[in-house]
Amino acid sequence: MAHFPETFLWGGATAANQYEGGALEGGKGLSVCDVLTGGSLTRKRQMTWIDTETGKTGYMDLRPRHSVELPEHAVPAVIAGEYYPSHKAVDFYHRYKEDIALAAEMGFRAFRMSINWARIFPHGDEEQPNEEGLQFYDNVFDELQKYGIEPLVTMSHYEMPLDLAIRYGGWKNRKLIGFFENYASVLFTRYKGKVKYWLTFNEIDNINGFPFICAGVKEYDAQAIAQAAHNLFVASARTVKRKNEIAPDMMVGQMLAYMPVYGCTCDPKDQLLAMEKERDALFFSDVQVGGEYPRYKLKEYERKGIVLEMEPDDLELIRSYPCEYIGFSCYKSMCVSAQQPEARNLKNPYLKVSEWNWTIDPDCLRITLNELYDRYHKPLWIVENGLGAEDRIEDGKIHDSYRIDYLRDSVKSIKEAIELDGVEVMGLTVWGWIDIISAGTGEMRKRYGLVYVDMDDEGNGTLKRIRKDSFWWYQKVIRTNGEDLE
Ligand code: BGP
Repeated sequence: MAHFPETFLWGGATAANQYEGGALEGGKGLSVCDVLTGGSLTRKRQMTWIDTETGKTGYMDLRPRHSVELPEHAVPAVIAGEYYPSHKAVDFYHRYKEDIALAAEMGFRAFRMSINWARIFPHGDEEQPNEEGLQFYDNVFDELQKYGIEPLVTMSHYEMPLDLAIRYGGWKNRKLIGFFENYASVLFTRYKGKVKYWLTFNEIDNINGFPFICAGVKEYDAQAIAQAAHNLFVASARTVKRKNEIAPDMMVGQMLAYMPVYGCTCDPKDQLLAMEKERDALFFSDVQVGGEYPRYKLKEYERKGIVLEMEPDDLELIRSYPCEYIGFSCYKSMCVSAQQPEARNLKNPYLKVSEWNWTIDPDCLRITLNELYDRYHKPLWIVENGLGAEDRIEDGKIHDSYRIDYLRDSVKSIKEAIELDGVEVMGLTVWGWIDIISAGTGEMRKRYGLVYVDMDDEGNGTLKRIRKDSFWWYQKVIRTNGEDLE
């Protein structure tokens, strides 16, 4: 059977807005996620707002592919008496030592986390950073270093300062490029020698469906989204450039949300549609990694009358400073049919689904790894993969064999891509290695962890950490460098 390289970076992944908490401590400002309520079986996650003239407050559904339509004079805001899961999350802010010890016990070589942008620049447009915020991450990185664990740091994981969305309209405003460049420079200067691996924008392609959470853009509008994407690309290139100037041995990666798209039948029309759907994501890596706008996208912009505002050296910058590796999330695959072109998530008769109706596709990673490697020939890192499921505690234990089965198939699929196809894979950081808040639903019930956290959808619980069966399984996988998967 195949062998993983000795340098393979096994580990787990998290994001500040879902994990860290301490949202109103240490001088941190509000981020776009801090105005989202929790979700549960009986309640959807919503955004709260306040009317700046009347003081009236209210709730709004955040539906994918829809504009954020607030009443006139209303702005997203925190309102009294509401539960916001990001504010406490599962309290990494105060428990990082305990959690990092657990990660070390599993044998982690890499620890993916994000820096909460609003902790460093509370409003986003300040010139000087918040020292208390910087110090917090210094403490975290020192703790990781103690155990020889490499941090993998996302610079913006749905955590842009809320003010940048409210006052500047988010990433469609070119000014954000400068703010981000300043933020990136501060991080590189401060943490060089402590952090080697960086990711710029989490799941950048999710701007297609969630422009507000990804980019602070309220309008679900093709022109606004295209302009925001362009500004993100320029910011990405400038980030790589700054990194080269400050600490060239660090690496800046792209972060893509990817799922293979299958045509439901061998009707060529289904295959064509599948190709187009995959391009919705690949466009972002074509530019951010490949270094130029693909012709299919320029043609689409032309057809739709989309015109980008650019500065003369934008395209040259994008070409000269591509990301150096691709980090991607991959949980599931998708099935499309030309008969129902608008339908998403058609049932794939060959695959089972999770309790949240996400397909469980054992070949998903091998397919994705090959697709991305063939296209860009750059190293790849699976920075998110895992199974969201409801867990039950029996006698103080959690027997999550379903999660082990899912992860075993993932590791096998990666192994095949390495051994049979020769793909260059840097590592695997299992998503939500410790139970955290779900990004999509705001629930706690949707658990990905190898470590259980005692907390419910309303935020009640002791926050006690309990090792699940999958904890011991993953520990063994890491110890044997992926040889023993049973
Ligand atoms: C990705 C995000 C994560 C995450 C994960 C699982 O989209 O980068 O932040 O949470 O998906 O999604 P969910 O939490 O909705 O189950």
